[in-house]
Amino acid sequence: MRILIAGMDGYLGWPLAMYLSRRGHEVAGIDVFLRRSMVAEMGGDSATPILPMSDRLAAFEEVFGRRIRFVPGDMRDFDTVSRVLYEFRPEAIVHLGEQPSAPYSMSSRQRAVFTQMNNVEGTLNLLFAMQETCRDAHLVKLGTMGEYGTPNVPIPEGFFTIEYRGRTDTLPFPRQAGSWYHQSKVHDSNNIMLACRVWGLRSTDLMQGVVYGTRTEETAADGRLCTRFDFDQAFGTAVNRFCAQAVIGHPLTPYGKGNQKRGFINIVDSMRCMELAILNPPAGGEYRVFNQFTETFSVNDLAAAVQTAASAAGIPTEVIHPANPRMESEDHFYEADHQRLLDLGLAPHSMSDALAGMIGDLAVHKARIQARREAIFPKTRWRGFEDAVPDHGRMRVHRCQPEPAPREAGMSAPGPR
Ligand code: USQ
Repeated sequence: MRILIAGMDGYLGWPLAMYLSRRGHEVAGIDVFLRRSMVAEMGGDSATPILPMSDRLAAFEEVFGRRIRFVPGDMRDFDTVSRVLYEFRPEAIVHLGEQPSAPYSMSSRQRAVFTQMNNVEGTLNLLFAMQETCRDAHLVKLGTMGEYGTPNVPIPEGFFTIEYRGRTDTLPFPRQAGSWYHQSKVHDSNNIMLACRVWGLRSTDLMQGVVYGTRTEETAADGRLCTRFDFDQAFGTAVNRFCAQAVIGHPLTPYGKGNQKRGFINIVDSMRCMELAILNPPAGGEYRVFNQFTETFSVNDLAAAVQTAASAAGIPTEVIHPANPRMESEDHFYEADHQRLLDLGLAPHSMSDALAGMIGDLAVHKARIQARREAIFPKTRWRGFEDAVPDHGRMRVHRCQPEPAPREAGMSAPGPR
């Protein structure tokens, strides 16, 4: 099958390209390398030393004898997106090319606006280009479990049937995102649903949980093929961060009470889930949702599991509870369905089996993690902005000043109408 991967340079995009190519698919990718620059902007760096894309592609061809095509390009540029689709004629498109960090999106107005513009515009461009050039292609879109938030009722896979005032309907389950980033994915979901309804496109929206892991079969085959691994406070995610923290003797950092629960998935299972979605496409016009995670834990559970695995490796660790920088429930009900990918054949790996290997893999890069130690402790607060000024191409940027009071600004204060 011809498969296009948007966001091929990322944590999931690069291993997915290799995974699919090795299984006989014709793979092409597009990426503008924003992740590399945004992580650097937040003071972080990948724990694993990742190569430039051209070297990655050459190494993959040398090791596996297969060629992956790549186009450097921005999903916000419609002409580029349209040209890539026209020339490659994909049968499936996996869209991973978005700004993925909740803390990044909450750190300033500019970054919030950038996150939503980048993510929503990129997906819209893709939908319009698909409608023009490859209507039958299957869009596999990376959504997030964070779209649902933490409601006090079980979470279904996208839709639920309700009875209201004597009538019954099957409707999208309410979305209650907790960050501007997660909210950008809600907007994407709504836009994709509309494109399927009015244009007859087909799409699988994967509500993925927090991914963890250092390796897949392909990344482990040669040091040059490793994928990135972030551990900074903005782009590192819980399990990965705790493992990196353990390796350098930094205390593990469950925020607040640490009882907040989330769904988690091994990077190996994430690859398999995307493959299963691709191999089992929905009908034309169908928009479907799979919840893509395999286990549920609280962040305290994670810290305890990483502490145990580190201790077995001879690394003593301390657990601290920094004040929670986020606005989120720390004691809540959490129960989410995740049956549809299991029904398609997913055989999940468990986190407890993966942690020792992760700590061993990261120990090799201890010096690189130690060098970015300052980027680990949480500093992006959900209430209160940093004064940061990123610049990503077409993003309009100016310094964030406090709003002047109306009188100081020479305006009359609004009076009663
Ligand atoms: N957390 C801690 N300590 C840390 C880091 C995180 O307690 O050092 C807590 C957070 O407060 C949160 C939970 O762990 O309650 C998950 O945080 P996270 O940073 O691992 O994940 P999140 O910000 O939710 O976002 C990540 C990815 C995002 C993806 C999402 C899936 O960055 O792209 O969409 O996981 S989900 O969480 O299911 O929405």
